[in-house]
Amino acid sequence: MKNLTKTLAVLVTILMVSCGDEKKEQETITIGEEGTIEKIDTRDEDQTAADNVESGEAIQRQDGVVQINLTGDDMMKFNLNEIRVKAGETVRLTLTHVGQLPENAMGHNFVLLKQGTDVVDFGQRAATASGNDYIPEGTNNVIVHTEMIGGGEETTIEFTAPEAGTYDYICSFPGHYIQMQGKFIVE
Ligand SMILES: [Cu+2]
Repeated sequence: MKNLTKTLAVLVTILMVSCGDEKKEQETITIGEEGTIEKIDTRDEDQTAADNVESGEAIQRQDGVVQINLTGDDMMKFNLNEIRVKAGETVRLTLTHVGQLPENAMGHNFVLLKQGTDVVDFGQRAATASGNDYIPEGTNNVIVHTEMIGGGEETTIEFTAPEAGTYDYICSFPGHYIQMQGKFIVE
């Protein structure tokens, strides 16, 4: 009887353990599935949030001036990949470096390029222009650009939106144009 009890206890323990494992495994799978779904949802929400920022906070119109709040971070990313303005509109663009790395390691600027500019070619030429804020000396490809800034800094430029069309903008710090570029669309 004592042995039977012991055996039963062991059996129960095994059952509990296996049940526990099974449950754990099931839970893990469930979490995994939910996690995946949640991740997709989150991504959707992020996308929506990004769109809201794009049309809301990041681009604001007031008193005939369109304020663009562009940010660059330590991950070599701009917050905006597309900026839409109207031809002839006064554009005030504030570039904020929301990262912490210094200018010599993770400098960012905003360079608006003329139509027809080869972005790769320009980016490569800019990379050699360290003595000129990474703007190729004597270039005629630039419509307007900000100064180069480091983590925690911000800079603002004001200019008149050029004629209707699609323009490229980049950060001209060496290698950054590959990720840090977007379309400046003038309607
Ligand atoms: Cu940059």
